[in-house]
Amino acid sequence: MSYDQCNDVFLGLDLSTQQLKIIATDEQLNHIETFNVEFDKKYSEKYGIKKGVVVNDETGEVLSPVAMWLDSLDYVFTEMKKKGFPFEKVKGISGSGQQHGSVYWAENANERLQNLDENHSLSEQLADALAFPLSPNWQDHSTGKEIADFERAVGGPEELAQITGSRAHYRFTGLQIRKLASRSNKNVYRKTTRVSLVSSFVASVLLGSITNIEQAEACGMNLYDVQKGDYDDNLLSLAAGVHPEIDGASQSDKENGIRELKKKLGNIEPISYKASGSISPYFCKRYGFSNHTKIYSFTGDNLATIISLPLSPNDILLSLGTSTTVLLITENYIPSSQYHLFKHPTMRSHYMGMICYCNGALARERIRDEVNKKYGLEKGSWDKFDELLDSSKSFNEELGIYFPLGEIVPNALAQYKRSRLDSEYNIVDVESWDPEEDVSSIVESQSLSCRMRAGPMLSGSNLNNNSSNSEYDKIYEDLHKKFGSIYTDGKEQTKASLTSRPHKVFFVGGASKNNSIVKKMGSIMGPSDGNYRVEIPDACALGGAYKASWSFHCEKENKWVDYDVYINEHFDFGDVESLNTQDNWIGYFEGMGMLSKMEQSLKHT
Ligand code: XUL
Repeated sequence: MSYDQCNDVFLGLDLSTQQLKIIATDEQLNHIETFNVEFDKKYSEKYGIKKGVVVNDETGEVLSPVAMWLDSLDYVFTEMKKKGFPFEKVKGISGSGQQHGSVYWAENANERLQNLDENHSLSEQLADALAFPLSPNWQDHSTGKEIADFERAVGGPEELAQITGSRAHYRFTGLQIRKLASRSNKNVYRKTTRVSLVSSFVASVLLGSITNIEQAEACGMNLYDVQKGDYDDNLLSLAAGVHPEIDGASQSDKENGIRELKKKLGNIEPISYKASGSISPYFCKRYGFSNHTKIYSFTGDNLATIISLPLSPNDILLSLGTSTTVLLITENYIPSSQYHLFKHPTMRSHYMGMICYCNGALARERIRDEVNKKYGLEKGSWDKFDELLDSSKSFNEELGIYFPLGEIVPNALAQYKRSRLDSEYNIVDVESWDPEEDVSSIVESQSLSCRMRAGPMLSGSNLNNNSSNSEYDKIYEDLHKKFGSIYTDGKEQTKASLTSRPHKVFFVGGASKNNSIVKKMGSIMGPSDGNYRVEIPDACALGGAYKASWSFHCEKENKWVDYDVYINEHFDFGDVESLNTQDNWIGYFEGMGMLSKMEQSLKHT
């Protein structure tokens, strides 16, 4: 694909922990070219980084140098210019950033951004526009105290999740701000005039003025009341270090503190296709962009990932990497302390659910190795594992829990557990069994955990399904008879959550290449419209480019075009492989009952 054949080019940027990536697409969402810079290769000496970050093992701090990001922007655009990239054809730019990271601007920031001289680099000119040269990274672990404070302020993790879509996490921006404002660097907090997230930081630099935080990204701060669509004042007072109960602040200090922090954070930009503005003259003069190039709001990297695929409501994206991540689109706001809910970045009345597991590939590989050892087979081969998995057709009343690492969901210590059901449906723990038994057991329990936890978010998704309601009533009653009430992470599952069914499931990531694993998982997840496999190596940047393209299209049409309709119309489905899976959704109801009971006896932290 060459640039000669297209009039309109869109750019998607992704500023992640270890690199900056820029993807160019055309008006039909075709990928044209990818450019990138890896931070360690170029900047390890200049900025003293490793894997893109500076780490302090003692405090748990993980930080990224902001000037390095500015250098990388100039560097990649310069490389593109050297290659003759047609900057003048770029109609719109959007993108993503690692979530939760924050940038602290100083007093003169807007003045500096508005008067950039194209003969000098961004980092030279913006160094003193920052109140703090570093940005707390999502891997930061230094805010244990703030986790306790945030949950205490609202009554606990479930209460915080109810308001903000997530319980408190080290990396969430509100906690990082509180740490700065109340203990680590009060002076920096005082000097800060605006706070950007990584996504809105990149958009601000491109615009040449500080732009607002986008609404979907705002949900990664533990400060935003998702349903109210506004900041939560109680949480803001905490982030500002002026909470009456926790900080002993007076009423007037509290009010001033909230006002001040609101000013620093700025308004939240509602989900929209509307441009934030046109690109700054710096980029036009230095690289040759047209001054009509539109900058559309940037979002978080996970949020950009779901818009890189033709996903519809109730679709699931199951990422099988080192860890397992479930991303899904839902209209239900049913938060839990065990997962995250964010506003969807392009579908106004929808949310993105995100469930993150620690134990994914590593746990499966350990079982594979055990099996290979028993049969004297080559260490890394999946052949025997796959053969055993293929031969296990349905639920055999055995399950295992395999956590070589401590787990996030359910919150549990590293441990193993193997159990069988007796004829009364009681769980009987088994000391050990043949490694062959572990093969289906691990894939089944990993799939069932995803299904069980996605269930509440997908509640009601089967209402348009052909199966009659009485069939679900029967399944539910039967399950209840065998296992009693089913609890997941302390919450009772309803008939609607247990019988919800995803619409489509898309498998991505390393292990999605394994046919036996995805077929088994797909058969348990039981989507009503099929299982698919797709490769999306540059998903976050691609999502940004698609968002720019969709936004530009809506602006041209001067109306809201539904994102899922737009993407389904333009997406190249040649890249999506439909998986021929057996449907065993009904056959695994008992598995959910069994796993939920087994999880109740796990060792917790
Ligand atoms: C999500 C998170 C990470 C970063 C990675 O909550 O912290 O996935 O977004 O860049």
